[in-house]
Amino acid sequence: MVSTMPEVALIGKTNVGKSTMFAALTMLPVRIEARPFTTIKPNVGVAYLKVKCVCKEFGVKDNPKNSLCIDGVRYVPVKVIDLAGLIPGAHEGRGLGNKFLDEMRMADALIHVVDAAGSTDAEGRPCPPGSYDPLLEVEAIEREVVLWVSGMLRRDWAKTTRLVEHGGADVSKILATRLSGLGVMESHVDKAMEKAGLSGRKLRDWSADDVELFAATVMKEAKPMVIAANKADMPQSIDNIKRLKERYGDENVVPCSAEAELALRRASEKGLISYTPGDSTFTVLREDLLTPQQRRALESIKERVLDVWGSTGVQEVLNRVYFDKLGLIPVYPVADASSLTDSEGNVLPDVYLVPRGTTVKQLAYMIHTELGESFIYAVDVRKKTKLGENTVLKENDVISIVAAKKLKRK
Ligand SMILES: Nc1nc2c(ncn2[C@@H]2O[C@H](COP(=O)(O)OP(=O)(O)OP(=O)(O)O)[C@@H](O)[C@H]2O)c(=O)[nH]1
Ligand SMILES: [Mg+2]
Repeated sequence: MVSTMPEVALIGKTNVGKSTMFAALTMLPVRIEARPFTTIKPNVGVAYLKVKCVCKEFGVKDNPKNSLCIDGVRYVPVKVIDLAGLIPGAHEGRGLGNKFLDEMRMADALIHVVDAAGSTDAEGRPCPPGSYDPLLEVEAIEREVVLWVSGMLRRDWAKTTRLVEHGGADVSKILATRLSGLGVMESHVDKAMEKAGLSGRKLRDWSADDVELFAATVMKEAKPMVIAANKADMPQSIDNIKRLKERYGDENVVPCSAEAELALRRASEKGLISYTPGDSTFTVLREDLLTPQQRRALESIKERVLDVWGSTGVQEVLNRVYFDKLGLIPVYPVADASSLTDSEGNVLPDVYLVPRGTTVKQLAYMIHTELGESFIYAVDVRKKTKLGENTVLKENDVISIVAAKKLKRK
C-alpha cells in the first residue's frame, strides 16, 4: 500500500543533474556542481504533484489541509530523495559505492535521471556534448542496480535453496522475504518469475544469469521507473531523446531540463516572471529588474526548451511516475456531503492518492481504522448516490463516508 506521502527517489549516473532536478522540485538549496560525486548524503524534500482540483466544478472556495490549491490547481505533496550518483562498479563499492542503494530501498518509484545530451562520460566526467551515448548510460546504471539486487540474493542463495528444498518453504515467500527491505512483495516475485520464465523451476537449477534476470524483472515490478532525459536544452540531446524513446518507449522517457526549471522557479519566486511549473510559457513581470544575462538566459529557455519540448518536463516526470506508473488517482473524502467539509468546516480539505481499484471501504480504512471498521455506506457527492463498500473509486471522486461511529477528527 502506498503511504499517505508517497516517496520517489532520483537515481542515476553521477553529474547528470539529479540535484538540479531535486532543487527545482523542492526549491531547497542543495549543492550542484559540474563534477562527479557532488552529492554525498541524500537530500530529502517535498515536491508537489499537480492535479486539476474539483473546487471549480463544485463552485466552491476550498481550504485544503493536506495539499495546496492555487487557481483551481491542487498541489499534492510527495517525498523526493536525491541520491548520490553512480558509476560502473558501484555495486562493488566503486565511486561512492552502493550505500546509495540502501537509501532508495523504500521509495515507491524511481526517476532515472540521464544526461541525454551525452555531455558526461561513463564515469560522469564532463566530455564534449554528444560524445557519450545516453543509451549506454541507461544500460550501465540499470545494470548496477540489478547486480546489487542479485548480489543480495546470491549471498545466501545456498541457505535459501535449503530452506525451500528441505524446510518446505514457499519459493515466492522466501524470495520476497530476502528482498523485503526493498519493498518487494510476494505478488511482485510471482509476476517476475512468470515473466522471466522461472516459475516452477527448482531454485538449485537457477544459473547466475537466471538470478540476474529475476533481479531485473522483480525490480521492474516493485519499483516503477521513468527515465528523465535531462539536459534537453542542449541541441545534442534531440537525436538521443528520439533514440531513447525508440528503445524504452515513449511512455517511459520524459525529455526535461532541470536547469531551465530551476531558473524559471527561482525567477518566479523573485517575482521577475510569472510561471507555473509544467507550463509551456512564462511572462516577464519585471523587465526593469532583469540583468542582460538573465534576459538572455530566459530567452534561451524559451527557444531551446519550451518551444522545442512544450515544457521543461520536470513537473511532467513527477506526474508521470505517480499517475501512469504507480497508477494512483486523486479522490477527495469529505465528512459532510452537502457542505463538502470536514468536521471543522474546511471545504474539500484533503486529497488522497489511492491505487486504481481501491474501494470506498478501503478508503475509509486509509482515513482512519475506526472509520473503516464502522463503515455503513459511502455517498458519491457528485451524483448524490449511495455506494456500497465494494464500489471502486474513480478519479476525482468526492466521497463522504457514513459510519456508525463519529470520528472526533475529520
Ligand atoms: N545544460 C544543462 N545542464 C544541467 C542540467 N541539469 C543539471 N545540469 C548541470 O549538470 C551539472 C551536475 O548537476 P548536479 O545536479 O550536481 O548533478 P548530480 O546528478 O546531482 O551529480 P552528483 O551529485 O555529483 O552525482 C551541473 O553543472 C548542472 O548545472 C540541465 O537540464 N541542462
Ligand atoms: Mg547530486
